This record gives sequence, C-alpha cells and structure tokens, in this order.
Amino acid sequence: MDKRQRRRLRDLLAGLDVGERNRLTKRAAKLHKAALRTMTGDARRPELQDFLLRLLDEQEKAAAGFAAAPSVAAPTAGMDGSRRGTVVAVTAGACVAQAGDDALDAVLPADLTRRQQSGLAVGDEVLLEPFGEGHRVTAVLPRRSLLTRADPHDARRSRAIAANVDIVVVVVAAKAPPLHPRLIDRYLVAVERSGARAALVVNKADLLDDDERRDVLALLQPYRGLGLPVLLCSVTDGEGIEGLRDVLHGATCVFVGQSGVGKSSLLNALHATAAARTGAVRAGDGRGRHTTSSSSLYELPGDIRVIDTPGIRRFSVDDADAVTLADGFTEFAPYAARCRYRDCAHTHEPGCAVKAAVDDGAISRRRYASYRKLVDGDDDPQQSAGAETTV
Ligand SMILES: Nc1nc2c(ncn2[C@@H]2O[C@H](COP(=O)(O)OP(=O)(O)OP(=O)(O)O)[C@@H](O)[C@H]2O)c(=O)[nH]1
Ligand SMILES: [Mg+2]
Ligand SMILES: [Zn+2]
Repeated sequence: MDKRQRRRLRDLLAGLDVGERNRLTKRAAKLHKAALRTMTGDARRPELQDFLLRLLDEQEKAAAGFAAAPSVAAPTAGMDGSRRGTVVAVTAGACVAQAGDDALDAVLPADLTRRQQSGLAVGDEVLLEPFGEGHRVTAVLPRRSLLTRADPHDARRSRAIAANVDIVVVVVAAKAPPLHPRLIDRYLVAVERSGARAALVVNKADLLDDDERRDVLALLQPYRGLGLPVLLCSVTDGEGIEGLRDVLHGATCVFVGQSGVGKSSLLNALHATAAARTGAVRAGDGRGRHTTSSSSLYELPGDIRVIDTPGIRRFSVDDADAVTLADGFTEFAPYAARCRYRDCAHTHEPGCAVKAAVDDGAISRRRYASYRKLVDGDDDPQQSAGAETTV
C-alpha cells in the first residue's frame, strides 16, 4: 500500500464511528486471514490495510448508488481484447469464465495450475487475455469472501471451495443421510471465517414423521438462536422452497454439504431450467453417489446465483487453533469478552465465562461439546459419524 492509499484509508476510517470501524476491521481481518491461508509461492503478501481499504471503497460505491461488488462482471473488453469474467467452472489447468453473454474457455498460467486447488475457485473474478483459439487467465482479482476447507491429504493446507459468495447455504438431510449436528458446526466455523453469511437448510423434511420432526426442530433450536436463516425444506413436497428463494434473493450463494442431501435437487427446485444432475441415495448405506462431480455457478431468475458443489465425504476446517475456532461459535462472543484471561480457550481456564454460560444453560451444551471436540482435535469425522457416513 502506497502513501497516498494509506492517507486515504486514514481519512475514510476517521469518518466512521467506533462500532462501524470495529465491524469493518473484523471483516477485513477475516478476509486477510483467508487470503493468507490460501497463498503459496512468493506473491506479495497482502496486508490487513489492503482489505480495509477495499471494504471501504465498496461501501462508498454502494452509497453512491453502484452495486457494491458486482459478482457477474460487466462485459468489459479492453482495446487489446482482454476481458474480465466470473469463473463458472474449473477443470484441471483450465476454467470457464462468464464475461457478459460469453462463456469463455480459458487456460490457467503454469503457477496457478500448480496451486489451483487453493488459488482458484468457482465465483472468482478473473482477467483474461486472448490466447491461441481461446483465452488465458492473467489475474485472479481480490475476493470479498472465500470459503475454504482443509486439504484431505494434508491438513496444513487449504482448499478453496467457492469465492465471492454472499451466503454459504449449509445443506443437510433430515434423514438419509442422517443428520449430524457436529458436521453443521464444522461448516459454520468455516463460514464464519470466509467473510460470507451462513444459512442452514435441512432438506428431505417429507421423510420425517411427527415425532422425528419434533426431534429435528429441537436439535435446530441453538442455530435459530445464532440469527442465521434455518429452513426445513423438501424438494418432494415443496416445503420451504419459497422461503429459501426469499433468503437467496439478490445474492450469490454456494450450496455445500454431504453427497445425497439434495443440493442439486434444491437448485433445480428453485428453477427447473437449472437442470443440474441429481442422483439417488444408495438404499444399502444411505450414502449419496457423488452425482455432482465438480462445482458450477448457475444464474437463476429472481436475481439468484448458486454455486452447486460436489458432496464432500470429509469436511474438516483448516487452521484450527482454539481462538479462531471459537470465532466460529458466535454465541460465545458476548461471554468470551468476560473471561478472566483474554486468550481464554474456554477449555480448562479458571474464570471462564463461556463455561459458566454453558452451566447456566445460556449456551447449548451440545454446541459447546462440539467446540471442545474440534479444539481437542478428536473430531475425526470418520469416528464421530461412523465409517458409513464419513464427512
Ligand atoms: N425424499 C426426498 N428426497 C430428496 C429430496 N431432495 C432430494 N432428494 C433425493 O435425494 C437424492 C440425492 O439428491 P441430489 O440432489 O443428487 O443430492 P446432492 O446433494 O446434489 O448430491 P451430490 O451431488 O452427490 O453431492 C436424489 O435421489 C433426490 O431425488 C427431498 O426433499 N425429499
Ligand atoms: Mg449434486
Ligand atoms: Zn473462556
């Protein structure tokens, strides 16, 4: 960041009240961390200030009547034939980018191909230049959000799931495959640090009898308390689909969750023309068949953009130290501020206000247990969910 940008940042920050400044700083810190996590090689490491200035710029533009950050780029063709586009699909060493009405096939430069699982995701905004018969990606533009997970082969590395989404829709099935609240908790940790908002969809509500429905609603109670949209849906009988459409209106979102929970079916239910492939859950083990094999971005009527992703067999959060994990349990925050130690991990420390809130019933005991499992590193989903439903 140069001198002029620093001065501008200082001026813009000076115009905010303390609450607003803290809120922005927190968002910028999340984006900064996400960017650092997925960086490799020796590209310039961005500073927190870069993200702060970007958020402030977006705010200013929004206030001036522009779209805050158009997720589908305007068809800006430069004099030299260069374009800007939104990545709608990624394959090995290449991607498809939507630039206005054109879906452009583009190859990736060698350095990006080498680290493409962390360096490029559907939803990314890219710059393209003509190359051979098609195009080549020349730059991946700064992101306003990035959802990541731990690389299943190397937990110290991150993989990018989707970029620039406003809402991460965590999709689980009420039944078949069975509902695992701890999986929801792991997803919510990842959403919290992504810079996007969360919504929770419990699909296949049609499979529940009255008693089971009551149990599921009780299980969902702590999530309603977190202030995120929680929807009971059924593609089969249409329950909750209109509510989902309302939540997603005007947003770019990504559907994540185990194979077979109905992500592609929900997408199709939102609009029949989306026509994503769906597949039956195997009768024997209740597991999905991994019908969707790669992520794609769909434009739906009603100003909704959805990234459909393949079901993930094992979803693990990356960068799992206690302090960042606790951030993912947003109901802890008001109590955490009152813990005796500032860096309290809410595990064995004396004077822990979070543990006291659990004992008082103000924080869900089940959610706290889920946090402890994550912190203690014994949240191996293969054990916790049973070998048949590894997630
Ligand atoms: N009973 C019932 N079945 C559903 C519902 N939604 C989806 N299904 C069925 O569940 C199966 C899996 O649905 P998909 O939409 O392919 O699931 P997915 O989450 O996209 O799975 P992957 O692409 O493998 O990640 C299909 O047989 C669907 O017909 C629902 O609301 N109720
Ligand atoms: Mg699918
Ligand atoms: Zn504490």
